[in-house]
Amino acid sequence: MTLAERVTAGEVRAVSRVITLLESDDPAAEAVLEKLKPRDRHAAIIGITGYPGVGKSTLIDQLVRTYRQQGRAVGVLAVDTSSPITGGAILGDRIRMLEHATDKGVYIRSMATRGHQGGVARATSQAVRVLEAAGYDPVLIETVGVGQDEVAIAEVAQTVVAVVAPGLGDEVQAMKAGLLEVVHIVAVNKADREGADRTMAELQDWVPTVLRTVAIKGEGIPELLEAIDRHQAKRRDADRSARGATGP
Ligand SMILES: Nc1nc2c(ncn2[C@@H]2O[C@H](COP(=O)(O)OP(=O)(O)OP(=O)(O)O)[C@@H](O)[C@H]2O)c(=O)[nH]1
Ligand SMILES: [Mg+2]
Repeated sequence: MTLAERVTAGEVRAVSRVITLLESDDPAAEAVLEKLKPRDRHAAIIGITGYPGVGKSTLIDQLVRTYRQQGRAVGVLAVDTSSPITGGAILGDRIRMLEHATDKGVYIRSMATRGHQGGVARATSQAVRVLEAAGYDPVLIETVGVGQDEVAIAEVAQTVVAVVAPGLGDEVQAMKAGLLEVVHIVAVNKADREGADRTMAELQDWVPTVLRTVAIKGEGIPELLEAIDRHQAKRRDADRSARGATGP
């Protein structure tokens, strides 16, 4: 079997191999991607972004648990945009929260994007294609921060969830100017801490959906899943009418 056929068959080692090739800009990866076309599988692609330590991995852990209960195979990519030198060590840490590493229905992978211009979006979307072809749906992407680089998540993910923690103050102000323009849902996580109400109030006028979550206790997770589903459904409808408008 070719590498592309093995990916389509859902072989985990083939998936990992192709993503490694992608990370090192190997032309062999392009050849595999070429063979994965046309897309006959379509995954929900959900970006989870926010400053370090706000609880992104803990939230993803909870989401994965629910998706598994629904019988769905879940792909998780933790994308690091920091330098390749420090990236590896930090990445290991960033996804340590995930409890599902031994579950065959969950594929977890960290990716370093080597920091080249536009590399975040390209390498990530290619990796998403690979997971999608292997049958993972949804694919969750964890990215750190809310700067310029992270806006690239919007090019890859259909639904973008920004995670914030209470009492950020200045950081919330900075977010309003940038990332919030591309965010569909904000989860005010660590809502067991003081200041959650204020943070919610500060963000409410800027994003259609602001939710409170306590990821460590699983609070607010059903509401977050519902908001994601709702956004996905809306998106599918918009896609359909766009296709309708432009003919077959
Ligand atoms: N009190 C409280 N702590 C939480 C909550 N969610 C996560 N934490 C804790 O916050 C810390 C960071 O959680 P992570 O899920 O690793 O955060 P992260 O955003 O993925 O972190 P990075 O990947 O390093 O950016 C851990 O110690 C969690 O247990 C919450 O709702 N309340
Ligand atoms: Mg993390």
